Amino acid sequence: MTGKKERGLFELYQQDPERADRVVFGRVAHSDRRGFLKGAGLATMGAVLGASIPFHRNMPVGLIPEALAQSDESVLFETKDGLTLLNDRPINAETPAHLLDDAITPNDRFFIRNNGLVPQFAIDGDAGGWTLTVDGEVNNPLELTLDDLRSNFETVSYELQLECGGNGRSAFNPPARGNQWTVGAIGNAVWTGVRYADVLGAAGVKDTAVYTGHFGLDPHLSGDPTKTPISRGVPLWKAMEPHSLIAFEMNGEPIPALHGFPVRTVCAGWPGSASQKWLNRIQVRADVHDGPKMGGQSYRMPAFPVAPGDEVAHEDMRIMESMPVKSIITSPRSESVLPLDNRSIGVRGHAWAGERSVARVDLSIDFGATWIRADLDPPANKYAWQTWRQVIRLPSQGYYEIWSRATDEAGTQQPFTVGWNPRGYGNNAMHRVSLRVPS
Ligand SMILES: Nc1nc2c(c(=O)[nH]1)N[C@H]1C(S)=C(S)[C@@H](COP(=O)(O)O)O[C@H]1N2
Ligand SMILES: [Mo]
Repeated sequence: MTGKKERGLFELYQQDPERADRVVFGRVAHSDRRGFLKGAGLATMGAVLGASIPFHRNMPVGLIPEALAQSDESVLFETKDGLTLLNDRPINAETPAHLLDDAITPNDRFFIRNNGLVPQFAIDGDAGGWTLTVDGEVNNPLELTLDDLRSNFETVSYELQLECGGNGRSAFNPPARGNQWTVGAIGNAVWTGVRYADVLGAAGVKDTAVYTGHFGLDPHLSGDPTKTPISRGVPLWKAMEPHSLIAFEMNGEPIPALHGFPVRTVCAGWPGSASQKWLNRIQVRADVHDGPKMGGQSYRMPAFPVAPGDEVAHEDMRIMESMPVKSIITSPRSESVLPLDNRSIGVRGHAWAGERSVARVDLSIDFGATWIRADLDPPANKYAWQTWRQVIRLPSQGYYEIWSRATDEAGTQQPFTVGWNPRGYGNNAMHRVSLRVPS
């Protein structure tokens, strides 16, 4: 055999039993099972495959049977904790509401929204060849390494929430094309990096600049190197906002491969697509960016309300900017059961409102007839989600729904149901969880 030696399963079990378990079982095994194949033989491999291997004598030493081999991307996904996979090519996965209970969403519970493939250098964690180009309407075009970013600019950290523009899409009728997100395409992480404004400052933005274009290194699904899966941008004022970051850490770690290693923009409070992963170029522009998924119906909403199913002409569509006010109940989890003799329950969750802050959160257990105000924390900083809590007592046995309704600082409330739009964006309907008290 010539070329690269295959790293076989038995060898992998010897060196890295946890990773080997991920390869075989698709997740990290329970500790009692961890690495149980270590030193195991052909019979065990056959048992895992569910069949014996008649031609095993022909198998190269250490070969991983194809039935057990997984792509690097799916191995990455298996490091995630309890996410619901909506699509595996490209990988799209959301977080069940009850796993969003933490004030800061851990990396292994952060939703994934990819339009293309994860670049191989990111999977390998190798930022050696990476640079960021800043060009276009600037006086001094820049080419920065990771070290340049770290040493030439002030490093800042903020808690910033990121929500996919299509979060809640599954609730639209007629169905809108795209990933059928329920409520879990949202997370709130601590992002560390440099201010977008500082980098633009170093590049010297010209008076003609009005918009940015973000470019990333993720390969197109087709494999065609001339195609780009997604390239969006923001108005210059949003890039210059002091919380907009060119980030290189997520919750104190290098940004994981799935989330844009080594560097992404974070333009919080806007559709997640404004936060370009695997960023390698910022083009400062004299006009609105025209990259893939900037036009047509992508991340655009009708300029006026439309009837469900209506065709909307492209010239009547507007680019989504701030995401709307929204809340999520993270505890109790839906379909919980409460004992009849202890019908009090602590209810918790988070709320956010794009460019605005959340002024109040109210809960209802009687389908919106009456409301109970929750205790609401201030945000850690602008664009962080806000945590709320309240203890609720259910009056009797029966079926209940808890509804949560956030109100932003301008008085805008979450609606019960939201107007239809062609691609199913911006669904900020109230969150509902069900509870039962058996007799
Ligand atoms: N390069 C690149 N950046 C991207 C995307 C992508 O597919 N490629 N997806 C965008 C979308 S639509 C969203 S919602 C967020 C999701 O970020 P996350 O996967 O870290 O949660 O990344 C954005 N940035
Ligand atoms: Mo998104």
